[in-house]
Amino acid sequence: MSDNLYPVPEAWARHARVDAAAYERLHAQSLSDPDGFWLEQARRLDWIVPPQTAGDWSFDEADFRIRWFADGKLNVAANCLDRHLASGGGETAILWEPDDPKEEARRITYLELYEAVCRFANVLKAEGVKKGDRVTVYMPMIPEAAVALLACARIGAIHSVVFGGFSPEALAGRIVDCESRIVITADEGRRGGKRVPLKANVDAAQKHAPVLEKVIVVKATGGEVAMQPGRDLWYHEAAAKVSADCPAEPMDAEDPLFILYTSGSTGKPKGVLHSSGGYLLWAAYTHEVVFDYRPGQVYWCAADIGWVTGHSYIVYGPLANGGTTLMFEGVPTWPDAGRMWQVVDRHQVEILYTAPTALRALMKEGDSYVTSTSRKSLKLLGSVGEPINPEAWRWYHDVVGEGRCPIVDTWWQTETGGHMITPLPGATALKPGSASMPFFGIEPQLVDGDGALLEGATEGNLVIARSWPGQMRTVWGDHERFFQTYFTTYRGKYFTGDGCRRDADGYYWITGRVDDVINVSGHRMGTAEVESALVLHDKVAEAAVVGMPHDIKGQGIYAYVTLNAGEEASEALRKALRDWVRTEIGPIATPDAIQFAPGLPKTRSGKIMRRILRKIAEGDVSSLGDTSTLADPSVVDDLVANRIS
Ligand code: 6R9
Repeated sequence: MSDNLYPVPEAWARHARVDAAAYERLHAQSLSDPDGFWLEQARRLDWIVPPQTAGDWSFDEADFRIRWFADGKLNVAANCLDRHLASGGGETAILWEPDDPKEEARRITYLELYEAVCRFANVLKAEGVKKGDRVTVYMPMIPEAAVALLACARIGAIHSVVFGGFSPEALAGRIVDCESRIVITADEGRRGGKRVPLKANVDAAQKHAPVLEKVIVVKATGGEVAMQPGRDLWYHEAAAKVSADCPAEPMDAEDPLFILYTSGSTGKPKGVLHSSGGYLLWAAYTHEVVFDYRPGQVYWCAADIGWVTGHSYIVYGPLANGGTTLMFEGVPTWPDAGRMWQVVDRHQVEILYTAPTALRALMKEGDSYVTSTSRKSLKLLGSVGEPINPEAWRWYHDVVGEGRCPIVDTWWQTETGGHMITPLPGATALKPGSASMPFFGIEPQLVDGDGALLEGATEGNLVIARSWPGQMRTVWGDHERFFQTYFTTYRGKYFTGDGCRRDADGYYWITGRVDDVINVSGHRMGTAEVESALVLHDKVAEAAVVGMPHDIKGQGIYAYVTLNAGEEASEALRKALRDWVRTEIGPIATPDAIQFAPGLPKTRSGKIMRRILRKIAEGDVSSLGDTSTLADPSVVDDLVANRIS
């Protein structure tokens, strides 16, 4: 279908770092001579001790290990800051756009960022933080969030960022899991004109996190907060007492850089752990090649720092490359649905990277918000977080980019550290909705349910057959769970949890999760996590949660709830349960639909048949499949009759 193929624009083929021929050559080389390829690439970083070895790994149980550049030493913050000072200390590192467009933007040079990071690092040291300690970061989208991460990296502390939209309970769980005795937060955050009580949430979290000893508070809004003497300190007061000079700690390439909690198919979020050397190389290299980034260009990744996209593509990738990274405090729809395009014009953004859910939300407000802006600065568009539906893709391409800008639809995961399957703008003809081709060093495979390799044009489960530098190294505190989760479903291979189709041209099309993870507005949510929150409510006996199609969010959350004997279903209780989940986890986990169900479809061994629940939630009740193995097939009729549409 040629009208569905968007060829590489000629200028891109000529000027981009990687054209189609180079892609073929480099990808082949990255697989045939991985050590040579990656040792060469490693030279893009500034090493204290350059590595002599590249990958050292095995996905087999007997000698399971993942190591990259293990004999090299470096410091991540020095790579993001110090090495740019001589030639580009005056260049803009962070361009900060505040929530309220009437306020002034902030421009922070590399030299200023360097000094701020050194100071913050010295404050952490003064509070007793040492190499290997965990530091929880619960911050709004202000430059100090990036400063905090880099300050941790500078002294070798491991940061664990918790999204500012998570509740005190969710925050507490993450603090306890990684035994973090210190939290960096702000008085309040701001989003779309509203205030988020971050410091108050930390106070509430401490009740469930006795390990917490110190809270460093950045004054962001000036809002009233209670400070507990001995535990809480204002950042600006502490910073005034320390020097702006802090040597960077030499780190082994394999030393941990950060933990980031993500949802899986079991109840408890996993602490995904990333390394220093391999991770930074992956973030920097993909950022440069996939966005064809050149220093001087204004680049905007419109994610939150609380997600992996913010880590790799707001902070580490762009700063390692000496780039200008735009950080946006606000939301795409406030004060109106034209905000993103106004920001693009105001800062002359050349590269924009956002999520399909934001595009769908803006698309429904009509084209005039877009067309009333110039957007002439835009050269390249990116998409991440979930499969992009072809309709949103075309709107992004035709209306936002006026047909001028290629779209890189980047498939990757918290676990992968950076892009895995993605077009390269100068190399890959685009197909709307396809993440297209593997990045260098990536060997994707499709397997059937038994693990048999599927060849040619086909559909199956997506696995990655070999390690890559940006791969996560372990689940914090539970190495066994790391192995079990990712390497036992299909022996010897990394299982992504995604389904995928490969077409006759070898393009990959991600079809969505095949496990019990749902993707709500590009954010991963474990169904078991929402279920655990629901059953904590004293009126709930049992809950089963599945995804349902949602116009804007991609997937919404559909919960089936069985009440305790004697409890009455009511609208008030439905609302109470929604609020309950909001406070237990956070607004992103709020169920879109709650169906009260006297019984759930279970097999005779007591397993809930989610396949049936998914079909009912999707409204696809004519093809429920075989229900004969159910202990009580009649529950299905009740579920169908009372489904929420
Ligand atoms: C980076 C990020 C990972 C899951 C992943 C997949 C989905 C992400 C996608 C995509 C299709 C894309 N996903 N990007 N699906 N096309 N371009 O989102 O990480 O939050 O860990 O989510 O998101 O299902 O498995 P994370």
